[in-house]
Amino acid sequence: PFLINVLNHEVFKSGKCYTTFIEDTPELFNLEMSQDRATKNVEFIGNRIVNTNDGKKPHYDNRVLPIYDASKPISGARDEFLKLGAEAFTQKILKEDKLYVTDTTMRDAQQSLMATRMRSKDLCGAAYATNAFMQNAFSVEAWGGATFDTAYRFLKESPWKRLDLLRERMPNTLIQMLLRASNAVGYSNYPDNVVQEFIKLAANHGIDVFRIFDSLNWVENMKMPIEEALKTGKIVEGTICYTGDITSPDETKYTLDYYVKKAVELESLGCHTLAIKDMAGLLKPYAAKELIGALKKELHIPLHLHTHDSTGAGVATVLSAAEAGVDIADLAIESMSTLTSQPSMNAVVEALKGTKRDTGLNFDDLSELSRYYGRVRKVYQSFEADINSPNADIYKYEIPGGQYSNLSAQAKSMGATEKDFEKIKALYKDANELLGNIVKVTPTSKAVGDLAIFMYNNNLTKENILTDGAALAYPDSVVSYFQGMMGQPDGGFPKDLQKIVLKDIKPLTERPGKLLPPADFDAIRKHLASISIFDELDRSSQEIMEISYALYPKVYDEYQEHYQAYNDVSRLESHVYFFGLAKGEETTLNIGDGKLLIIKFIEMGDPDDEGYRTLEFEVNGCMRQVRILDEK
Ligand code: 3PY
Ligand code: ZN
Repeated sequence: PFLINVLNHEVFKSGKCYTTFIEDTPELFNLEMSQDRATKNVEFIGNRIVNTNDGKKPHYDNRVLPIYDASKPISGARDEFLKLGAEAFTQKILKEDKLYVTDTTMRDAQQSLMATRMRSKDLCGAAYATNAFMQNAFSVEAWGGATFDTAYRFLKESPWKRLDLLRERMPNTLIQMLLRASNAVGYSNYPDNVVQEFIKLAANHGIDVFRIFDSLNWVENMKMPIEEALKTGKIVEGTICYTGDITSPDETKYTLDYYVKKAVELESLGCHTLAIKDMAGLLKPYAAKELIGALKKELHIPLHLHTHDSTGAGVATVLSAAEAGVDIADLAIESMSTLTSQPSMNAVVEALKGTKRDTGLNFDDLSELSRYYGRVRKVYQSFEADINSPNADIYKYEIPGGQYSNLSAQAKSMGATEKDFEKIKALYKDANELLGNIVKVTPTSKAVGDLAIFMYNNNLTKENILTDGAALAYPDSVVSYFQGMMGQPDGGFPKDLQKIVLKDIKPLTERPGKLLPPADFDAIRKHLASISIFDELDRSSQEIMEISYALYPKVYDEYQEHYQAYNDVSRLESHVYFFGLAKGEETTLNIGDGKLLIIKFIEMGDPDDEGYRTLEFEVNGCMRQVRILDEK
């Protein structure tokens, strides 16, 4: 009402809008709240201008949303799921010829290409069209993995609000999440009561499909989350991470037999579908044929393939798996596909058109979504890795898609040359062997990467680490791994290195979640009440605050601090969120309840004695000044 009142006010209508307008119109004072919200958002933009872009912002076009026909009725996989229930719906898939597709663009694609920086604004911008275009698909993977942490940490927005919005805008589409079993959406095991509460809330807020994996394929660690997810009535996908090479004559650990045994075990736990998660893109096309063929023979539930295109062979792998009878395949919209991301949906859909495995997706629809993401992607360029071609050397080093780009950035930031990076990659391979030739995926992949960098920095090799490395303090992730905090690897821990890394710490032999003391939700509530308006909120809002704090206490506190200072920044256009405004540029901001602000950046002053700059904005035609500390 404040802005509407402002817009209707005589003075405003007369066009004589001046800086004391608010002071001269006390009748508007009771509407301080929206003014406060607006000021906080303007201060946020001011901060970006002063401390991020230094007044020199590159130009970005505003988003243009994808076009779809809103008048056509929509009926998607979720409608069938709601009608049939998890078991009957997934069993029905088994009998169909079509290759079902999961669109990973909103989760893994953006996680693997742009360090998980895609904001809710841009994801939700694609949601209505995605819901219309994915009617023939299985699901849209849109949540979990690294998106939870990064939403709070880097984007200062709530992952729960994102899920609520996506749920609202994609009513006919199954929303899928990636759950790191007892690591939930974090990097080490949580107490059972945290994982249980998280799964319950994720289901309540709209998750339909839980893909559950353990970073060591340790089924023992997956039982509790699988049971909890089954209780929600949603679709539960047991997942095995793929590593090694089943077609290699030298492969003795990660053999066809290894995968079949794990898959049968997961099926027996009641999973509705089974996923092969090839996080590094190691599954070669002919290996896919062999693996899918063998699993199809043994299993009675649909098989879902997840791969990355890091080596460049992704489309071939998916087509080969389709030929061998895989039921569902993960693919990303073209402009967000390939390299460290998933293979291109557009390419696979067209390749299978008219065949027995036709996906039923429409090529032009996918092109429309591809153009949308292509436009949006430009804003995120600075988060993208400097990787311009596929890397078949991944077959040798087994580095997962997302980690490859991180590792290359980490190496660069240490001043490492191309030759040094080659050394680090070779050390990654050695570190894997030193840790026991393990499955490498979040969080175990971090332990391998950290050990590789540590070896590089300390001149350690496979040969000298037990002597030269005996007295050193190892990275936290490596200690945590050897301590058993990530679970138990097949074949056990290499004892000699474990002793050196752990020193006096005693390793666990059991599931960490069983031993960790339960999170104290009473104490969490007290803490949240002391830093926010927790007590005034409804129970549903309180619950998501509690679980978010339980998962990421420090990150969540910082998010709250940011929220108090700048309010909800998630509605800003992404280029404004990341870079502020250029001089003379304006942006439209919907601050809720139909209130629109037009914010224009006019001028920035020099720093005063205390280092503050005064920035002048026009907000809906009224001058507004904010003082921003120049932190540079
Ligand atoms: C995650 O855990 O976030 C992953 O994507 C693992 O591949
Ligand atoms: Zn992945």
